[in-house]
Amino acid sequence: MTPRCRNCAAALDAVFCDLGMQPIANGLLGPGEVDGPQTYYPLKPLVCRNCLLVQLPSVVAREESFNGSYPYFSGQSADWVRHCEAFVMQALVRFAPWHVLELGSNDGTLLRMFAERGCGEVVGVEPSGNVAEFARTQGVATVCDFFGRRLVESELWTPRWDLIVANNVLAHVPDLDDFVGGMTNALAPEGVVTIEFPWIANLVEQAQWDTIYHEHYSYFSLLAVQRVLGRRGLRIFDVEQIATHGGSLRVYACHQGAKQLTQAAVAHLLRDEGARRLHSLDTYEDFQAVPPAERKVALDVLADSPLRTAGYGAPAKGMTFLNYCGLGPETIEFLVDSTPAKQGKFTPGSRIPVLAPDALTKAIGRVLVLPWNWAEEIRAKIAKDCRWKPEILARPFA
Ligand code: JHZ
Repeated sequence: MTPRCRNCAAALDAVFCDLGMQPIANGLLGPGEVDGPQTYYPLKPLVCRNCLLVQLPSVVAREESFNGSYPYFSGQSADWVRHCEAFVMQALVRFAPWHVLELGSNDGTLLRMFAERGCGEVVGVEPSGNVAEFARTQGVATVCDFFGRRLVESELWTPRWDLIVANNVLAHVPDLDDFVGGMTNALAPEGVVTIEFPWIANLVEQAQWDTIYHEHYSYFSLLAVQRVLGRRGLRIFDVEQIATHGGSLRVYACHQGAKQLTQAAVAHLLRDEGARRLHSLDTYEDFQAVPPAERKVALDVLADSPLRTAGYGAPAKGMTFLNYCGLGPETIEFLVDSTPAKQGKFTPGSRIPVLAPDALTKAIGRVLVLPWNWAEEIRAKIAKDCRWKPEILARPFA
């Protein structure tokens, strides 16, 4: 059956790229599972000819990724924590919200800052049980569920939320209608929604194909996100470019008829996207050639080296990279990651052990930084903690 666009329901048949069959990126294996079977799913995003939304058909149910053992805790990066602090200060000054709701609130890193600065009602929604539980231990009120219209009804949320924060969550939503419809229903008449997402301009222009994995159902341009929100009652009134996750956009939206004036930045960025040919189907179809070309370069750099190599970080994007390149423990002996939930596990598919960062005291000649988006922070840590002074690599390799 031909899949349908999750924004506009047009038939989907144009390919963005094909990363083969891959396991779920955050499905790290325990020691008892490492020799057992693993399920692989096609990782082949398509692009809608009608609305240009790049998307993965929903072959993996959201419950398979977001469950009681989700290993990503956003507070592990000091740069991310600083990013949240800056955002919270800016949002407080600009919108002075009293009721703040965060969707995909993860470990509560961001919400705790709103609560500490005196907002009246601060609530998170996080479907992964272990992460939601951690957030509660940090004093952040967290509803453990998937957000959507049903949740808004069952929680009896009147349209009272002054600020709804959806940072790095819209991409994780298979049913955009239900999710955005829920935001529209919960938002106060003059409330503001902020949404951050990796900007597809960078994915296309900087070959960030490793950010494609089953958790990410959609990959947005400003035009695509404007169409998604617009069909469901929300108007984008401002946009900013931000540096996180390889270059993202933060959009500000309100009800269609709300008083917020639409800022010139919106038209300006749409024009910029047009000039980058992001409003043309060809740009997306041409991307198919990029991952095989980068894989070739990566293998030339990484394989057959006399240097013992380890990896820094076990991010989801690293799993796509390793599995697409076919790299395993014969090339990368181990990874280190500061997240306790990842340590002692093995990477899905590539089956490389994940250890605590102090394992890098071993005589390692080379370190591959898999979360290239935090390369500066990690380079500084390696320089400080690792007395062997290894060679440090991060993509792009060319
Ligand atoms: P990081 C995340 O993707 C998660 P991932 C998610 N899927 C999403 O949508 C995108 O972001 C946008 C470790 N680390 O942030 C922590 C250290 O060990 O690139 C993490 O495991 N030491 C929701 O998973 C990983 O690296 C450090 O000093 O690709 C970073 O993962 C630092 C800085 C990180 O996200």
